Amino acid sequence: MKTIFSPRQQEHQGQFEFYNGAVVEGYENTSRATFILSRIEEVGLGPVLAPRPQSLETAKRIHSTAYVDFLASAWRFWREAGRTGTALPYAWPARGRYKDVAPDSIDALLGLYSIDASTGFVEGTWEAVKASHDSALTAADLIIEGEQACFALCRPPGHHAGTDFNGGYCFLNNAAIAAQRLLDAGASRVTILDIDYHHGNGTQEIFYERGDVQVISLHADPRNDYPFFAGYADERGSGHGEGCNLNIPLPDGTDWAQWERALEFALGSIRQRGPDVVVISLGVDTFEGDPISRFRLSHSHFPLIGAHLAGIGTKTLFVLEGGYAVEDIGVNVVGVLSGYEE
Ligand code: Q9C
Ligand code: ZN
Repeated sequence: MKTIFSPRQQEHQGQFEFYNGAVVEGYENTSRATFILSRIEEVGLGPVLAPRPQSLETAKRIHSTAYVDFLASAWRFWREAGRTGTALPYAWPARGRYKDVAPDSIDALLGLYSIDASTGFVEGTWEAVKASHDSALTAADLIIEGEQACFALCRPPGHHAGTDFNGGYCFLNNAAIAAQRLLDAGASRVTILDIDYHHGNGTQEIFYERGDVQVISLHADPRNDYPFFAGYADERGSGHGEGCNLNIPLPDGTDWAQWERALEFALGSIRQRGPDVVVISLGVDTFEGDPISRFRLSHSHFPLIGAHLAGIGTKTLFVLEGGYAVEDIGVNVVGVLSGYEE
């Protein structure tokens, strides 16, 4: 299987976030990609190719133009305000009770276009976000050109980013943008299956009223974990998207047996729908050793996930999302991909 990745994606580095009341180094760091790349080489998964340069046209069909423009200029605004360090928000508009203003202050913009303070900008963030997006689009293009499966090694990840907000280490929603590209190239139905530990709230929000993209997510019950305010089982889509959104929240401590049952339920729903292509939002933070998550999958389960996904029988685009046990991330991600190919 081909992997798409650009070294420019590693220019997003050295950022900080808040965790349990302390400022800590960002969990979403460059070593994640490094460990995945070395495992790809170790097992001979296939070539790692640079993305083709891509325009932001498709991204602007998924996100608002104002939001994309903000992402591209946030670091410059931050520097112009005399700041150093990681650009993070500290003030947000209260839900439903704020003025719909376009503020000038970078502090206000950071709050307006975010849902949390874990998604900081550093000097190379936009270059990395853009390159990660290019990787997702290039992988989609390879699928369109005939590949059965392809892996977009996207970091920064994307599934928490919505129409006009960042969050959860995500800026542009790579999987959603790739899905849009597949539709634009003639696919009539695309399914995004999100197996990251966290609910893919951004992807859900983007497609909630659309009938052309089925969105399914298996994740930690949002009563217990991030993103807290979306991901409940009664969120089924609306309007044209009625019934096209499926959430399967799972309790703390979910093990393989329970997780696999949820996956089988999701696969049944995909088979019923009959998509042309399936996009997998591939997070491996379901791993028992993950430092910010509480599921209990072990190394041996990831190839089994890949085998289940191959069973769908459709073209499959894997897009990297989370996974923070960095020493194990290569084995787990490549485990899924190898399991798919066997
Ligand atoms: N800083 C993905 O897996 N909360 N994102 C972390 C507070 C945010 C995870 C703890 C977790 C986001 C793509
Ligand atoms: Zn996650």
